[in-house]
Amino acid sequence: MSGYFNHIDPIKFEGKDSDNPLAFKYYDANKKVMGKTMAEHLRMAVCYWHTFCWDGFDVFGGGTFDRPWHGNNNDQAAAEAKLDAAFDFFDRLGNDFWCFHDTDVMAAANTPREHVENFAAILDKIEAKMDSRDIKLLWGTANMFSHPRYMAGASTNPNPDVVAFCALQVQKAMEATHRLGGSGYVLWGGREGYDTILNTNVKQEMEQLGRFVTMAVEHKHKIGFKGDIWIEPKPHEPTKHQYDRDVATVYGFLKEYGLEKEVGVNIEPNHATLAGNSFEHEVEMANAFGIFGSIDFNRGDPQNGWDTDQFPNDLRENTMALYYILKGGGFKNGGANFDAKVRRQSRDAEDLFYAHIGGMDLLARALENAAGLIESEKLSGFVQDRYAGWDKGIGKDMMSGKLSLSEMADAALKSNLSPEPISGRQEHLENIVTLAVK
Ligand code: XUL
Ligand code: CO
Repeated sequence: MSGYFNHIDPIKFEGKDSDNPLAFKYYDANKKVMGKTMAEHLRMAVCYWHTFCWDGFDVFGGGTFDRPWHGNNNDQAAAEAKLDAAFDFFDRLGNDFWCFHDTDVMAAANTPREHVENFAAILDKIEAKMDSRDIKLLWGTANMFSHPRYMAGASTNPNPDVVAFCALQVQKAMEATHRLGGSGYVLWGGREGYDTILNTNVKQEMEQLGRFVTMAVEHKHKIGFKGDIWIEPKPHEPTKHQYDRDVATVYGFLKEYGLEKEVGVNIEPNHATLAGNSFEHEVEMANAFGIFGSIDFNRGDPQNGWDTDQFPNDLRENTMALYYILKGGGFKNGGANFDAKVRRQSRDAEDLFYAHIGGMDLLARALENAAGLIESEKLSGFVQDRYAGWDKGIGKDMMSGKLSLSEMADAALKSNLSPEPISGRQEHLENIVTLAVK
């Protein structure tokens, strides 16, 4: 829908002394940090669903936004009006990437054939939009949680006919992602869990999930899609228990089905905190398992126990996350998708810009802070020294499998040492981080 964003000029970098709320203060796309530009490091994406599809409804009330492209009919004309508005927004914000679910972009469909037709119709339009400007697709996905057919699960549904619909959606969404040059494909299992164990065969459902993800991987290779597939962990909401609870759980699942070299994770901080984990814990666990993929940046509310999907604004938390992301080698095919929505009272066009500008400036600062921490080597040097014993002597021999339990025990008897406890220096290390957060 042309016109809605007309009063917003393209967003420029003006530097930290600018008091223009519609300008970047820190995100300077071409500024080099540790040898790469900020844009290359962060690969920031706008998500289609929260920004262009959501009308501001919540469980107690209807839509509060007055977007001109939200008509009553979810038909092809409405899908095209939304697409025009989205790309007009991208042109003004200057984001390098975007992300979508199949159902975000297409006219509503009820039957499998309608799904294929309606999705194909909008794909041609999307391709034309993308061909005429410099924007890339970070990842695509299929929405297998909103439609009532998925109330009892997507690929974990007790009914195989529902799983066939899922197969169709994943097939088409992955092929679309490939055609549009996307670098990742996400599987978020919103309904891949259960509400009550009383009606659920957990083993059967997990076997279905294992087979389904395997089929998705096989399809990726069949069509020659070179991007990554990522599972997005979340412990619950909408289901009471989601099988992809957190990074460690996803890794166990991938190992069980022999998929750990094929599938990585798309981590979302609000999901991490719902699972009782910190954001940086999830990043570092993914690094440790070699499955780090991409991030859906957002934040929860410390007092609310659900997925509030707010734009990130905690500089310390994001400095920590970026530190562990950089330490692991940074984004490759992944990037920084803002899976975040403005609050339902933030109903103006400007609010969508303030939210994204704030998120992008925040990540730019977090990136520079994290780079400072990496370059100073104060944290990494401390950790390296702490584990230095494992590079030599009994430490090395134990890890290389040379020593049995009894031989390791003999080493204790031989030295007859009661090792001195050593300070973990937590406050000192926290001070290093505090001083780096600028
Ligand atoms: C839901 C969520 C999804 C996924 C994609 O909590 O994060 O939007 O990112 O399906
Ligand atoms: Co997400």
